[in-house]
Amino acid sequence: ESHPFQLTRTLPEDATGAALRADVLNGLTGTPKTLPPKWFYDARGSELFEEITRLDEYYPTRAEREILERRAAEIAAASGARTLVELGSGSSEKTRLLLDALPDPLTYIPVDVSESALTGAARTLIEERPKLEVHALIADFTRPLDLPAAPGPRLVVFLGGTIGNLLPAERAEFLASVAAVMEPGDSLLLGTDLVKEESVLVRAYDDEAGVTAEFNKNVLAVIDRELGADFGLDDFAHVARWDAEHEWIEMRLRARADLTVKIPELDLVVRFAEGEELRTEISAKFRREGVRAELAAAGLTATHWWTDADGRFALSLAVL
Ligand code: AVJ
Repeated sequence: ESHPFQLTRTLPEDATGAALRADVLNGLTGTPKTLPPKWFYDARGSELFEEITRLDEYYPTRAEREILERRAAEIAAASGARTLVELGSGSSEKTRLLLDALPDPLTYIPVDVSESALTGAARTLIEERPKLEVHALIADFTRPLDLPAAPGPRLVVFLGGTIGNLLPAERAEFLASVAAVMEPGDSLLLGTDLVKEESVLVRAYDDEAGVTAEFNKNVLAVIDRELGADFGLDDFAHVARWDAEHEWIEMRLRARADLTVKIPELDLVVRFAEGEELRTEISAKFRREGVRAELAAAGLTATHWWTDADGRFALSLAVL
């Protein structure tokens, strides 16, 4: 008896709440204050991110889609994949281009922390392609993965440039944990945004319409709702800055005045001095040689490098 759709939870039901409390406590009691970008993405945050991907200024999504539209058949052939594993699958809209290029029989393993994102996307896919085996995995892909058994070769994909949200040491650990679940013949497809003119980068993270500003402040709304905090979203200004030394964009929230914020669920009071900045995201931008070296450090050999026509974004294919 075959079940085309299975869902496996590797996170305890309350993992999210516990992780949020730990991250907020750590991040807001340290110097400088920081919060990890994963907490942007509640329902409202995910909606705002979708809106960002449609902005004129935000090119990465369109650039990556352009590469996939042009190269999906080549990626499919090079990988020979019978299983597609997608880390941080979200809405799986771009993945569709890869799934459509891979022949039956095919197994799709979307991995995401959000159960609603997983089940929603998976059900639509199965309706359209009844032969597709879907085994959704609720997991935090920044932790060592425990993948369900699935036919090889497997193609692991990590799209969107999300690897840029990790600090260099975290990226090394992440790539090593991906390499650890790969077997000979498997491949990794990695999306990376590329270093380019500063004004283009800053505009992509500080759009005219203020959607990214709202997205950035949404992390405060999440903490207010989940931990009973009293952040006033208007008390903070959105800041996007290019760090030329590290080659990453930093998003920050700058206190407009001296502030005291209560976080009852943590028994915590946090003070901000006027002008103090809270870092909410880094989004690293890459060069070809750097990507190759980071893959190599994880034991992976880059075999292909594809960019969009304007050279803004890259997809790399790598093997063990
Ligand atoms: C979804 C992580 C790829 O870093 O560009 C968009 C998130 N942050 N605008 C990125 C984001 C601000 C995005 N990623």
